[in-house]
This record gives sequence, C-alpha cells and structure tokens, in this order.
Amino acid sequence: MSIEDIKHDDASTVPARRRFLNSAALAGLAGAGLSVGLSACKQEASAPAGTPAAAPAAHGAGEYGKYEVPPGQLDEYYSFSSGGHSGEVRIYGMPSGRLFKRIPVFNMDCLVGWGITNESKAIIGTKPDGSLKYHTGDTHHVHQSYTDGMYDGKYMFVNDKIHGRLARIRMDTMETDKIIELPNIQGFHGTFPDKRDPVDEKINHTTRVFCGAEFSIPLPNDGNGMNDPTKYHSLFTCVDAESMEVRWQALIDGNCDLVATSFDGKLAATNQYNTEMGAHYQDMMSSERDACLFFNVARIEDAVKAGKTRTYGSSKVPVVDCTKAANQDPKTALTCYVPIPKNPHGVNASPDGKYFVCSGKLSPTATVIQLDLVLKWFDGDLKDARDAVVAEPEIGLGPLHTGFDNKGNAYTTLFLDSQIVKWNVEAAIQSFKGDKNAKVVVDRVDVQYQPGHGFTSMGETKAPDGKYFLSDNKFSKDRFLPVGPLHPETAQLIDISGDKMKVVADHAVYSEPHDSIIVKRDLIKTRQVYNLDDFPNAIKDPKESGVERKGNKVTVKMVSQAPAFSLPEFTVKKGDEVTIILTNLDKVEDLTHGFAIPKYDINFIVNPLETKSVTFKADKPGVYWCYCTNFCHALHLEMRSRMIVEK
Ligand code: K7E
Ligand code: CUA
Ligand code: CA
Repeated sequence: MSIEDIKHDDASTVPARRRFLNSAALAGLAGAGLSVGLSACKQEASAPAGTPAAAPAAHGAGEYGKYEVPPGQLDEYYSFSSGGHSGEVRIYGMPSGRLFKRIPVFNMDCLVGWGITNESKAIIGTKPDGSLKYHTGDTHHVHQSYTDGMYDGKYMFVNDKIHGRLARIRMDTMETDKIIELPNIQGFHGTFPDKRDPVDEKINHTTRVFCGAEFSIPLPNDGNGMNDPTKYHSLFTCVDAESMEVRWQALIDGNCDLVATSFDGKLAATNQYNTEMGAHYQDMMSSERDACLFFNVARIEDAVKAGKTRTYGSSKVPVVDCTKAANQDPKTALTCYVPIPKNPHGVNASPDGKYFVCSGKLSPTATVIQLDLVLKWFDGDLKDARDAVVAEPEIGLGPLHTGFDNKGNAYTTLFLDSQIVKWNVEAAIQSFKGDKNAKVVVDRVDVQYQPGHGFTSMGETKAPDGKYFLSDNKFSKDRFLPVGPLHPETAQLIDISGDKMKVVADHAVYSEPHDSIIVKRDLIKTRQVYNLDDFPNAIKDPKESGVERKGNKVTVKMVSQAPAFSLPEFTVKKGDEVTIILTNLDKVEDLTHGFAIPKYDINFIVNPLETKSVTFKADKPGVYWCYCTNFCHALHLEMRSRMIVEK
C-alpha cells in the first residue's frame, strides 16, 4: 500500500484496502512515520516549499470575511488550549484565533512573576529551602468543570505529564490556584473531571477529577526491583475537585493514556495502548488488541470505604486492586477491560451520553463502545466485554482524537493521512450490524499537516453546537513565514455547519498545543478587579507603608497608585532576609503595575487591588532602582522606588 493509494482514496469508498497495519509495517512507520506523512503532504502542496500551499486568491477575501472578527468586535467563543512542554495554558478567541492570555501553570513566567512571588511558589511547590521544587511542566489536557453536563465556568483542570501533577485554574480570574503531585506515578497523561456524582443523584456537578498514568514504574519506585517486571504498575488516580486531595488510586494491568467520563457519572475510562506492559515500542505493539479500561466508580469507592485497600511507599493514599486477576466476577468487578484494536489513542464521550469512541492510532479504525452495555457487563448480563463494542468503522490512517457535532457526526483527526474525517456514529453502528448501505464516512478534508487533537465547539458538553472544528496540527512547514528551524504549529479552523467541511483559517500557535476546548463566551464570567480582602497580607492604606524589622528579617510594606509607589525609598542591611509586600490600590480595570529589582532577579506584576510578595536575601550592598515594568501612566518611567542596601 503506497502513500499514493492512501491520498487518493475517495470519501465514498472507504479504505477497504486499508487493513490493520501489521507489526512489520509499523516498525517502519515508527521510524520513518513522520517523513512518510510529510512527503504525503508535500504532494498535496502544489507550490514549492516556502510559498503558501493554499490559494486564497482563487477564493477571494469575501468568502472568509464572515470568519473574521472586525476591530472592536468580540469573539463568539473562548478556546482554552494546553501549551505542551511550555508548561502553560493559553486562551484564544474563536473564530479570530487571537491570543488573549498565557496562563502560567507549571512553568515560570517573569511577566506576571509566576514562580517568583511567594504566593505562586506556594502553589507550584517548594523544597525545604524555599526554592521551587520543579521548573518544568508538560500540559496536555484541559477540561472545565461541569454542572448538568454543561461547562459551569468554575474551574479548569490541566495535567503535567513530566512530574505527574494536576493543576486547577479558577475561571473567574483565569489563574492557577492549586497544584498537586500524584504519588507513585509517572507520565500522567489523560485527565477528565466527572460530570455528576456516581452515587448521589442530587450532585449534578463535577466533584472528582480522574488521572491516568502512562508509564509503569516499580511500586514503590525506591531503587528496589528495577529489573523485576512484576513490580511495574500504573495507577489510575481520583482527585477531589474541591480540596484537590487524592481520594484513591487504582492498581491496574497495562497502562493509561487518555481519560473520558460518562455524563451519568457512573463510568470513567482510559484507553490502553500497552496492555503488553512492554518496555520497548516493539513489545508495546506485539498484541493485536489492547483495551479501553472502564472503572466502576461507585464500586471502587465502596471498596475504599470497606478498607479493601493498600498503600505504597510513604504515600497514605488508599490503593484498590483493579487488576484483571482480582476482578474475575463481573458482578463484583471494579473494572471492565474492553478489548479494542492495537495501540489506541484518544477516548471521547459522545454528547448524547451513550458512547465512548476510541481512536485506533495503529489501526485505521474507531471503536464505538456503548456505555449501557458496559454497565450490563458489570451486572453480569453481558457475556463478553467485547460485546459492548457496537461499531468499529475503518476511517483512515492514524486516527487520534474525536470531536462531535449536534447531528450525530464524529470528527476524527487522522495523523498519518493529514485529514479530518467526518463519520456518522449511527451509520457506523448499522454498518457493524451488517447493513451494507450504511454510509459511514460522510466527508474528509485535508489539513496542513498531521493533526493531533481536534475539537468541536462545545463538543465536550451535552450540547455541542456543530459550528466549528479546530484541528491542532503538529507540523506547519510552508504555511507561515519561515522563522528558523522551530516552526509554529497550525491551529486550523474548520466550518462544520454545512455538509462539507471547509478550512476557513490558519492560526499560527506557539509550540506545542495538544488539547483545547471551545467554550461559548456567555458561559464564562470573569472578575476584572480583585477584592482587597482576597489577600490576608494586603496593605489596605498607604499609611501602613514602611519597613518593619525583626532581627535580620525585614518586611517592606508598600502600595502602588499610579504613578507612584508609596515608598520612594527604603533601606535594608546586607545579610537581611527581605520580604516586600506590594498592594496595588488602583482599582481601575486594566491598571496593572509591575515591580522589578535590578540584580536581584525580582519581577512581578500586581493587578488592580491585588497583593503579592517576594522574599530574597539582600546580599549585594548598593543602590537598586526598583521600577514599574507595566506601562500604567504618562509618568510610568518615573514610577520608581530606591532600595538602599547598606554594608
Ligand atoms: Cu494525543 Cu497528550 Cu492528548 Cu497530544 S495527546 S495530540
Ligand atoms: Cu506603574 Cu508603570
Ligand atoms: Ca499495544
């Protein structure tokens, strides 16, 4: 099968030729996969590299006009996007693609002072000496909290794959407010909040966040048993959405990848690509089938309550046994392993609450799993877990992630084909039952190039609106002005409101977005100004300004009011441990001040009525002009305070 065959497949003749890739072909793809994919793209691009591949002149600007947001107008949607190994989360406007804000999460950010101020350090986590425990992060998946199957505008959750942390962002200020590190895991990849309580019918909002660990490690990972495969395990973790404490963990067979939760709250699931528990990629794709692993949340929590748990290492978190061996009888089982084609990637919940769809990745298929059949298996009334699979259409090469519209269609990214494929879920089910006339694949559109995640507007709620699909592509090559070896990625906006999908905009995005959610703007209510009382250390009156000394610990209290700091100068001694507390008493929206101290590596901002503090050792005598970094006033440059460090 050549790339030519793949590229010229007609949407109507879905790839009967596309058989499951065998391991030998895959070994090739794994090594040369990207170049295979990219050369396929190259054939599509009629223009030589370096010139835009699309031909907008042929369409005329007018055709795209309705996707533009004119000056002074606001976007219809927010798009919240993870920033991959930048460790941050970004907020864009949709459809404009305008970047509004970068929310520092696991990274340091000297614009806002994230990782510099005491308050942010306390959230990120410190070593005993007060320095940051970690400086790096890798954000993959962002999801918001739900009420009644809709975004409630309260929280957003995002994972750090590198150090196994979960962060919460509060949506009113769009700032990170909690970060926790999950015990005994590595490669925390998929995460999803629940949508209602599995036990208490009255609780119809998010109370838990589920977290999947991709890499198996020896438990505990303390240097013992490092070459003993039986010691290696992955844990699936449940975190309380309010307290952000770990409620329980589940010991599983195989690994976790992405995570999905059902709208009725009863099920959480993770797709597993390494049921083989192999250490090398050849081993990880040795079996023809892996699994989508379902967790019966209520039963697990009963087991936790009943004390059927153990702990690992110094962690106090109760761990329940969710391995196959311990869960043979469906009627009492905590978990259900549904076999699906080899090395699947994403798992996504359909908005009608009925199905989870896993993408094949190494198989050209998507697998549709019917949730009430999974529950039937847990009741002991479904013979084989595989019988919960109600469709498995062939949709194209390298399927990764799926979004949904309001008409029963699914949109799956095809990494190797560089396409988005639109397919109909009910038709796929009919076809699986044997209906030869069922038209499963509805449309395909090329994207530039190699899509990873894709998402529809409001697609993760019970009410998607069927307007847009955003394709976050991993390569952009010739789509933008060249900027050296590191290319931006492309986020391509696709209008899905008609029968044919239409790419309507290329947005350049800084490396490397993975997941996004597209949220209607009226579901988000932000605060534009803080309350002084939000901060226990606030300096509420300029008269409280001054320098307080206790031994060699010095506290400098200061306020900012454009265009001045309340202390034109302050004096400390060499060797002092200095804490500066700064409250911005300007309460005008958008009036932010900054505070930088040369040679002391201090730089942060204070938003209207916000208080922040920094602590450092005054180890260099001399004069240091602290100045406002954030343009605030005609006399912004004059807004300074002189720090005098005496010998
Ligand atoms: Cu497919 Cu980390 Cu969601 Cu990226 S994962 S693409
Ligand atoms: Cu205050 Cu610039
Ligand atoms: Ca596998």
